[in-house]
Amino acid sequence: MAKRRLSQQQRKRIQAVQNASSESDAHRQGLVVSHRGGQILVELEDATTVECKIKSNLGTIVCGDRVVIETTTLPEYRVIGILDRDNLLQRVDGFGQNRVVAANVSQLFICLATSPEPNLYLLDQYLLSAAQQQIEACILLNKIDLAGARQDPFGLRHIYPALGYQLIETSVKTGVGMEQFKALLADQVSVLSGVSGVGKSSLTSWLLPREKIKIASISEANEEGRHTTRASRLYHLPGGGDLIDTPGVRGFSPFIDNTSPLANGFREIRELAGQCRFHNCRHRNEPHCAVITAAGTGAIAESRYQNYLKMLEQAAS
Ligand SMILES: Nc1nc2c(ncn2[C@@H]2O[C@H](COP(=O)(O)OP(=O)(O)OP(=O)(O)O)[C@@H](O)[C@H]2O)c(=O)[nH]1
Ligand SMILES: [Mg+2]
Ligand SMILES: [Zn+2]
Repeated sequence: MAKRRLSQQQRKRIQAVQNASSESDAHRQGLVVSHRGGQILVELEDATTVECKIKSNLGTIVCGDRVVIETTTLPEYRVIGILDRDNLLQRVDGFGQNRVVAANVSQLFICLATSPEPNLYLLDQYLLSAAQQQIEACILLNKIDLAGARQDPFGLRHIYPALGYQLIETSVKTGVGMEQFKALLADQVSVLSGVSGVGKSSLTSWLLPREKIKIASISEANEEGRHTTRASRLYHLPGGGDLIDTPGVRGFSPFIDNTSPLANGFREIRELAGQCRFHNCRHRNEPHCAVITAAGTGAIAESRYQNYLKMLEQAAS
């Protein structure tokens, strides 16, 4: 497990946990590498992985969490504390419930593919969510081998790099873009997220050929809702850095943060907002709105503006 500097607060907390015990080596620190249902896998500092139970009332534990485990409870280990998180990637599921995806991440790869076709509304929801949670977002378009001769088939190249987002195009099948992808992962804690079937586990497996990672077979890949990966899993990469493969999402609605206007998650809208007549302009139908003007001239992409309006409406409902 990579060594990591602890914040003062984290050190204090561990100290407190250790002081609470007369046997200080009864507690060990670890990294959560997988969590599904009540079963949690923790990697200890000596790189062994142990199955743990969770002390009740601890709250949600997620892949990437640094935890303190109690070792006196053998044959079972028990997680008794979660160290302070640098961040927590969250989303809202189809039932309006908050769902945690991963903790202590440094970048999010929003994985799309030429098939199933990218949903730009979902992409913009992801980007808003990442902005709200101060997590670097990178857009990955996989299965580029299936794009044929079509130039920019989904308009991604036209819209997103101009906003400062990194867009990489890959093919696990032909190897196109894979070295670029690999280079972006070095020394980062990256999460791959996206709908089922875009190739998240295939990308992970390309990087870690010795790991047994389940990938949809061609026949399964044609079925709706196959959801091959059932639990998130954190892997250490040989070139440095960690990678978290996650199960396919049906939606990635942003975790709504009411303290900051939605427009802050749309870079081009945020940039123009200061030029609107009203300081609290929501860029819907207000007079002298710089955003509406820019959407009219095409300076703001139509899909981005429409997605902004749709999210605004959803946030209000
Ligand atoms: N043509 C082509 N097929 C690919 C590529 N990458 C992955 N696939 C295929 O896409 C299908 C789905 O791949 P997975 O890696 O299981 O997809 P996933 O995103 O992990 O899916 P879930 O675990 O269900 O969320 C498999 O049949 C892969 O072989 C690619 O670059 N090109
Ligand atoms: Mg998968
Ligand atoms: Zn405006």
